[in-house]
Amino acid sequence: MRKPIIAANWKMHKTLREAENFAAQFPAEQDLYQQVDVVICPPFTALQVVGEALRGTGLKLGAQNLYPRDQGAFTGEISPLMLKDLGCSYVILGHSERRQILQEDNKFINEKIKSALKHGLTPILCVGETLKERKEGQTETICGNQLLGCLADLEKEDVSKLVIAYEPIWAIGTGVNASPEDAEKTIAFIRDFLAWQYGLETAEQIRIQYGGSVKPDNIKELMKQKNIDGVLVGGASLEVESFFSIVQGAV
Ligand code: G2H
Repeated sequence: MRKPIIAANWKMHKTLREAENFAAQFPAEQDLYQQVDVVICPPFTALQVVGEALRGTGLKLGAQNLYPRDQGAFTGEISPLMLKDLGCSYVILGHSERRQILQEDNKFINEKIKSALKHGLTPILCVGETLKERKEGQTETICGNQLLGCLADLEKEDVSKLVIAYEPIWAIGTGVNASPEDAEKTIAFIRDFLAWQYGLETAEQIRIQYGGSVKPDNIKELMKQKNIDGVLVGGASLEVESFFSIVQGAV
C-alpha cells in the first residue's frame, strides 16, 4: 500500500506574513497526517517561517527547486544543504514552468535529482506533455523520454525513493484538469515504464501524483484511480480552506 501524498506548490506566491498566517491557521490534524503525507512547498524566502510554524504538526516542508552543488560561486542559487538546514524533506524538480521559462533540460534535472538524493531530500519529479504533443499522440513518448533523461544512471534503490508528478502542461493553472481517466491512463503508463526499467517491485513502491488544476471538487475522483497516489496542487493550495479540503478528500 502506497501512502497518499498531497503537496502544495505555492510557486511565486505569498509574502512572509501571508505564509506565516497560512501555516498558523492550517489545521494541526496529527492523525490525518499519519494517513496522508502533506507537504507544503513555499518560495525559498518563506521556508524558515513556514518550517517553524509546521514543527510538531506532522506536516512536511518542501522546496520548489535547488542548485545541484553543495556550495560555491553560484550567485542567486540555493543548495540542498541549505534546504536541509531549513528542515526541508522534499524538493520539487523539473516543474514544467522551470523547463519552459528557464530552459531546464532533463540532464540538468538529473543532476538535481542526484544532488537531492545525496542529501536525503525526496525529489518530486514533474513530467508532462504540452497540448500540441498530446494532440499529436506524443504523451507517452514525451513522458518516457523525460523519465529516461531525468533518471539516467540512478540505481533502482534511489528511484524507489522518488515521488513522480504527472502534470500535463495544458492542465496547469488553466482550470481544466485532465479527466481522472485520462490522468490514470498516463500514470499507469508511467508505472509500467518504471516497471520495465527498474522491475515491478520498485515500480509498485513509487508514489505517482497527478498535478494540474486540482481542486476540492475533483480530488475524490482523482484519488479513486488505481495508480494515482496523490496530487501536486498549485492555485488551490494558496488558501487554507481549499487546500485542507483537498487533503481531507485524499483519504
Ligand atoms: C501544476 C499545479 C501545481 P495548478 O503546476 O504544480 O498548479 O494546480 O495551479 O494547475
